[in-house]
Amino acid sequence: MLSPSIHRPSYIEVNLENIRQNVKNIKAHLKNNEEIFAVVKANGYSHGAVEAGRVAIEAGATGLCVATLDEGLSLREADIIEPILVLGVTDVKYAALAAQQNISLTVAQTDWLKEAARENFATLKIHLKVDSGMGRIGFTNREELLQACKILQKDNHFEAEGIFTHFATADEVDDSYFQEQLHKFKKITADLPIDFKYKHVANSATTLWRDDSGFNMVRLGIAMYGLNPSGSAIELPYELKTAFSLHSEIVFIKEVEPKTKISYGATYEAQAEEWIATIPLGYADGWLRRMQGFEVLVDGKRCPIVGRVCMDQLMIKVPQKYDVGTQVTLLGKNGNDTITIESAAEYAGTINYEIICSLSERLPRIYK
Ligand code: PMH
Repeated sequence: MLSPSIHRPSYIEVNLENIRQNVKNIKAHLKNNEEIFAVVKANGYSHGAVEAGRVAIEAGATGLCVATLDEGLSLREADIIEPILVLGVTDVKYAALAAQQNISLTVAQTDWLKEAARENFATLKIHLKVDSGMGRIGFTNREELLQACKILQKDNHFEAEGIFTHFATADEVDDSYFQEQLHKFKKITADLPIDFKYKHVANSATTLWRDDSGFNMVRLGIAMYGLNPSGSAIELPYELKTAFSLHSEIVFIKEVEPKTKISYGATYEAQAEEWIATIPLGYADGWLRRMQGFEVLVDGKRCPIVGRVCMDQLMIKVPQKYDVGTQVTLLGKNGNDTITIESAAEYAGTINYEIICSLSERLPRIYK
């Protein structure tokens, strides 16, 4: 595992106050007073799961969602006592561990319950997952879902805590597939013999843009971090504040002769006398090779990344000599200019989620 390199001037800055305000703001806009479960999987979308989870709870979230049992266990180790739901599939052999730690598991098949019923634990909280069209995990057949409900009712190993589904296109302008999924979910879950405490379907996009689809809990991910789930395809209905920025410093600077080559492959050649600065951050930090040619901010000015991005370093062309130690901003505000996560995503041909989640554990997270 990469440990954070704290003796190097590259870091992610996380503004927890912005996360707090986003959660409060979104909560105030909920139409049916739904509970919020903050989605803090993948280290809280790279913001730090414990820190983001804590502040979301302080701001009114009543539970947390993670992708894996291990992510849930590290929240428990950090003394977070609120409900935690694992959204992915967990092997039956860890059912007892989940039960002992009071971590709720997602169940997507009846056989899982039959097998888990043979394990030794007191009470395990279960959320049944319905596949209404995402095509990832979940019940698609009402008969099987009814069978799962019967097991949950009969076997006091289990507490039937929730039932849910996930949308594939809630972030798109066209809502026809979204409506189809919603209809399927309502149909397959109509008149079930269990009155689940939580019925939940909404991710951020659903929470922001779709009415009457929150049921009684929403799973809030990207929006609590202040980012638009659609990139820029649909405008946000109200302001959210980005909490994430990425900074480093110039560690080396030189003036080069015309025709000087820079980095692996010698693909960049100076056109004239140029100032070239070296930044200690590279693709092992998650700043991918395809970011070559994208810009960073130095002294509020846009400077291009020249030559290939290396594993741990990259070079930029700056308009003048700057001191070693001058701040460099790869994402976020510097002077009067800002490099948005969306613009980096667009440049890299990906989505804002992937840009932040790619940034590795080698980068320390600094909290404001
Ligand atoms: N619920 C489930 C089941 C999810 O998988 C996710 C995000 C969320 C809620 C939160 O979504 P949001 O961040 O859009 O609010 N899951 C993923 C994923 O698997 N790939 O990208 C996002």
